[in-house]
Amino acid sequence: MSKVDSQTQRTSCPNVHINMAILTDYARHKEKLEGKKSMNKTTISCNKSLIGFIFTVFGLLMTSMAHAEYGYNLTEGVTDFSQEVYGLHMIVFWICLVIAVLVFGVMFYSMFAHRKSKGVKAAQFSHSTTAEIIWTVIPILILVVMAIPATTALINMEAPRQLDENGKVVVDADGNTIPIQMEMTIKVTGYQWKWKYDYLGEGVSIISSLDKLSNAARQANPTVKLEDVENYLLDVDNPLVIPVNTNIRILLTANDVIHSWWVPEFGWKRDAIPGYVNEAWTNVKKIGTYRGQCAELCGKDHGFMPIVVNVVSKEDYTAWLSDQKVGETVKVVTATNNNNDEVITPETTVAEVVAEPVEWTQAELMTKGQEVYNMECATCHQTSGEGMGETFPALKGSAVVNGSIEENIKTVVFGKEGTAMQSFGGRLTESDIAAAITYTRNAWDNTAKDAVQPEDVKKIKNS
Ligand code: HEC
Ligand SMILES: [Cu+2]
Repeated sequence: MSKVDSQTQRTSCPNVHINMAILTDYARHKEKLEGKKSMNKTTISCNKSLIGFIFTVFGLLMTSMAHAEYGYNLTEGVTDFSQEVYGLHMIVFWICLVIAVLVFGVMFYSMFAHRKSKGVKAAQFSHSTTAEIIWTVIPILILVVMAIPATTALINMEAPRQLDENGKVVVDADGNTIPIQMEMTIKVTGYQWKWKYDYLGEGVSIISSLDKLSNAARQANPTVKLEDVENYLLDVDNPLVIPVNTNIRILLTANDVIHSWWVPEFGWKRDAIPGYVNEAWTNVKKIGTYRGQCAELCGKDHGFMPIVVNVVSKEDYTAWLSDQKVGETVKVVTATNNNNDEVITPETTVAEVVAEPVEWTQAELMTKGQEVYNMECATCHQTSGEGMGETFPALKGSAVVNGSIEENIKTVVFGKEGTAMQSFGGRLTESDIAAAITYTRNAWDNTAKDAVQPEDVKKIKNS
């Protein structure tokens, strides 16, 4: 192994990649132990001795760099709240460590000092009121001490108050705390298996699903190799875009099953539950891309609905938002009355968006349509369009698919109540629906051979 000259260099120890900073620490300690003078001569080997191990563990705990780089600890995150949570976690961690050292210290010392081979006789008492009082009162005090910062953190999440630069709560003349003002609100809706983000009051909605590469790589006979996907299962087609240094209220709900919205760097996680609206807030201090996942356990594809948040400057955000508003029916979805979630939160009636209708060419519709079909429909109707048994009808040769456009759109937009054919009106954009229908009407010897435009879908959706 080479000399210690870089903080980021890594050892070639099997299984363990240990930050050089730690090894430098370790080397220094070792040097002291061995009385060597020059650092440069110190060589590092894969020493698996106990001392080496202890120094390594100690080094890991002490080196904040190791936390960031190797994820041995919670992330400090990019919001005040996440840093508060991190601080809380560290306080509790150190308390636990002190308790562990004291308790195990006394235990091992007692076992060693009062061992049988020294002829020590065990005491025979069965009761000690003093000891019982001590071991009840001390833990209670420790719990109370831990509860104070924990409660403060909870209040800062649930009922955020204005804080000054030092993190102290600001009070008005009467000594009352001042709630912080939310500058914008985003409604997050969980669907099987994607997220929808509504920028309330802006008329902009985004549907955010697993990116194409990850989706291809996760199939049974993948056409893309896992290693070739940079952020496997942590990337989406349309990320959530929010401005930096802005108080953002986030309302969470779901349209089908319980989901859970979690971006570790924001410091919180919230369930998105059908029929309920949960609330959280954030204020991200650092521009960047942050990734998270649906953290719900039960259900087959929660692991395939990642979250990506692009935090951009306020100017970039304003520009992005106006881009979303003009001209792009592709990304803009207007709210509709048949959408369950609008019933849940009446205040979300989004302003009608005046967007230029976009005409798609047949080729565009077919390419996009095949993609949407394979992602959304093929689980039931099969890639071949032949369906499965009696339950999932074939679309190849189907009377609906070869019949009137209107009936066909209605079937897909509103679904078939009481069957597995859900309503896709709220969960796919109008252009995705138009493309998928166009594809089914042209594929597998189907005879319709026509095109369905997003406008057609919109008309039926709003009828
Ligand atoms: C979860 C399973 C499932 C998925 C996913 C699904 N469907 Fe269906 N679909 C069904 C079932 C079940 C029916 C039969 C409903 C009934 O009994 O009327 C059906 C019926 C249909 C019909 C009517 C067929 C006929 O001949 O009656 C069309 C058209 C259709 N689906 C299109 C689509 C499209 C387009 C997609 C993707 C956007 C899709 N389906 C996704 C289960 C599904
Ligand atoms: Cu989920």
